[in-house]
Amino acid sequence: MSLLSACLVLAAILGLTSAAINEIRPAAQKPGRFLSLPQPQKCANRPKEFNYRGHNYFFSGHLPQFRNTRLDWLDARNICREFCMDLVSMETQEENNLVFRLIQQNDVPYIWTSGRLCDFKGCENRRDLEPKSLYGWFWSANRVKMAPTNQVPAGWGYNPWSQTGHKKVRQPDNAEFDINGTNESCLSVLNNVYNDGIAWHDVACYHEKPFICEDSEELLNYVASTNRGIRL
Ligand SMILES: [Ca+2]
Ligand SMILES: [Ca+2]
Repeated sequence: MSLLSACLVLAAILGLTSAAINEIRPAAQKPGRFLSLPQPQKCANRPKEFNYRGHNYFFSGHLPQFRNTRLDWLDARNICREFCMDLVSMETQEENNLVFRLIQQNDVPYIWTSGRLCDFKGCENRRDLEPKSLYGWFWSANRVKMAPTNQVPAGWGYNPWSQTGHKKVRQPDNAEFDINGTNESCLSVLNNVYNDGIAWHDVACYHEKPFICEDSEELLNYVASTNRGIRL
């Protein structure tokens, strides 16, 4: 079975939408890259740095094998996915605070999250996502939509998007597009890069950064259901 058909079979099993499948392509600056499949042994032995509400997490910089590893967004996602995890998704303020604290306490300059702009094939005719800069962001890990970027999310006490950036305007600003035509379609947490504290920024997906992985219930359930007796 080719890698592509393996991916499509897995996508069918997991019930992924065509938009989610197509999401694989635009993030790939290098051609021919796809989402990785979970590896049962890696899932069983995945790093568990801390646990929050039943999900395990790890920061790449805290593991010997990834200590000096910087990856683009898709490669980082794929490292996580082989462990039945995905890049971190901060659906609540409490979870976001955990991530911000980890960055602050360890003086991490920036990390990748699973945040993604729906600007790829399958997103074109979605009126509900317009304008994209306000309504087009979601968590790739579970395809949950984010709050409008210019609003304090429901249940939060602050807007996690930075108030400034390269163009001295609030994020997301798609600033790199004006520089070299590359869209800033991926969500990174930057640590005071623009004298703005720890905050969310839209960043071009090819940049290489350390990353935080979080358990993926979808991938864990898939591996559990196809590997009888496996302890995850
Ligand atoms: Ca999460
Ligand atoms: Ca930006």
